[in-house]
Amino acid sequence: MNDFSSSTLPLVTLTHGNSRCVISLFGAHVLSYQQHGQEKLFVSEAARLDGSRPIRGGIPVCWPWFGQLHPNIAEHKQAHGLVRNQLWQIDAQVKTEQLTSITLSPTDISSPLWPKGLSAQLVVTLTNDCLSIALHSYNDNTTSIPLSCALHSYFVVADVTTIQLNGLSGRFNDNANNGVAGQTPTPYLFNEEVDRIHPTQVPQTSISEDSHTIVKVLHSGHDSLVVWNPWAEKCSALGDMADAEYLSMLCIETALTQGFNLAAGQSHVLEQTIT
Ligand code: TA6
Repeated sequence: MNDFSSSTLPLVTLTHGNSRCVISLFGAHVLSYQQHGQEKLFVSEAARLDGSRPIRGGIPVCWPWFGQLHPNIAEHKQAHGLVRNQLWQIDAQVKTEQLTSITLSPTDISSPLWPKGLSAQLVVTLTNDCLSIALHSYNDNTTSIPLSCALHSYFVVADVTTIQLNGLSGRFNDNANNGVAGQTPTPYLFNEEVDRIHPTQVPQTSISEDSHTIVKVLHSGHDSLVVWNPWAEKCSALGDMADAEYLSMLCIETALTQGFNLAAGQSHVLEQTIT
């Protein structure tokens, strides 16, 4: 696991009770969440922590589009939007007996791909027992704006081949198989590449091993959950992930991927709570 000691990026550490969260201002990227000393997030040992590319692990903020969901993606090839690879600024910080929170916003809206009138803020809130990440989107335009986004969370596991994912059912779109429809397995186990968009609004999922819950995730504001593990071949092709690290992580991503449009003058909140 990464201790971020090589990071040249501005980092902010939140503490509350005996829980702790580390956030990089590059990407407003939550890198670590230690709940009573227990790390819940995975960051690759090979992650670039110098701003040269998005950080591999933690909770990348994918906005204002998810993955390849942009009409001109073939031209610009910028997967996962415009904000995970730029500096964010601190808009507010709050500390009370119950919580410690920070509000961040992007600093560079100059891209021609940035939708006119659309803005974002990320609110990270740490309490003694959970971490909440809320991605706020605001449309100040006079017309609606297509919006897809995700909190692309990498959870750390001891061995992905021994865990199961709980809370999902029904069909999914299998992006590891040209987007064809698949049926959620029960139990949801992992023994190959998984890149699945589950069109669901289930409010809770969890990762368990031998009926012991490793992490529970609450989801809101989503129309889908994305489940990803690159497995051995794809992992070895990633320049910022060690070959065997696919065994130590599983992505469960709270997302909007199903064609949401943010109406003129409206706002939206995509939130996940890790507990
Ligand atoms: O969320 C799953 C996914 O879209 C996969 O298809 C894979 O590309 C992953 O995100 C990682 O994307 P990245 O651009 O961070 O390498």
